Amino acid sequence: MQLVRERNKQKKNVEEKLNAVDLVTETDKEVEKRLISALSEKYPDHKFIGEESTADGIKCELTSDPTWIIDPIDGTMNFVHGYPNFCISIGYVVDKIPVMGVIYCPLQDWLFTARKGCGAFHNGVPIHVSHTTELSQALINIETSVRSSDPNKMKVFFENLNTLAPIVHGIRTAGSAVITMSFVAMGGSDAYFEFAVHAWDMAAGCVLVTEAGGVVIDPAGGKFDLMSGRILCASSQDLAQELVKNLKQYYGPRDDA
Ligand code: 2AM
Ligand code: CA
Ligand code: CA
Ligand code: CA
Repeated sequence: MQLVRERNKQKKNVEEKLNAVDLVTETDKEVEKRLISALSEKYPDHKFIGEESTADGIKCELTSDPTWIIDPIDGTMNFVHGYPNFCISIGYVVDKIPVMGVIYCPLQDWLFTARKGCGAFHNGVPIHVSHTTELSQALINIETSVRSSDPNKMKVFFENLNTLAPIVHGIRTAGSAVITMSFVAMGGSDAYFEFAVHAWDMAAGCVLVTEAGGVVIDPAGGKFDLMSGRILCASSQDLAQELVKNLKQYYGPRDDA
């Protein structure tokens, strides 16, 4: 979107939400408003869940109705600093099942698209997860958003870092959950896990990873639940299960809870 590219060059109007690293800009709010306005005109019966509408007090409740789940800017901290990893993420969910994902990285002009049963694409070209099946051969991604009212969140993060760093090929952090899932889908990263994110961080990415041939499960090994805030994406079932075995779990509150 042109708007986000233009705004990236300008001084940003930044507000703090729950804490000093939980940021929102007027661009996040404007993108979300524009997307909801355009989509609701086309689909007046559909429902919407958006990060910034939820922050403004609109209920985040998933029903069986067709629902668009929107993260207007994923990677707001990156956007605020001009670090180029941020994207717009739109997931479409029917009967509580994510069926379509559209992700756009404005600076890179990367468009990721996926529809259930129809494959995953990067700028129109089919993408596939990597062939990695062992943790010892894996490049994995983590995110570092561990500042929380619950000190245990940071403790678990460092325990997992301690366990994984000596055994994997490498660890990367992108600063955007959605871009990270896109990397897993296109084979650049082999796995990624989160314990306390939101539906808008996962709705589009989980379709992309699955359609690219990857595995999307709960980090404890169970079935993925979009509203749980928990996700483990991997290039293969073997790699996913090896990661599950090595992970210390975190079940603490999300910071909005
Ligand atoms: P956002 O930019 O839409 O807020 C950054 O590490 C990644 O984690 C981004 O995808 C960011 O989404 C998300 N994020 C931001 N705050 C978080 C928090 N407190 N817990 C978990 N994820 C968070
Ligand atoms: Ca945010
Ligand atoms: Ca997000
Ligand atoms: Ca966001």
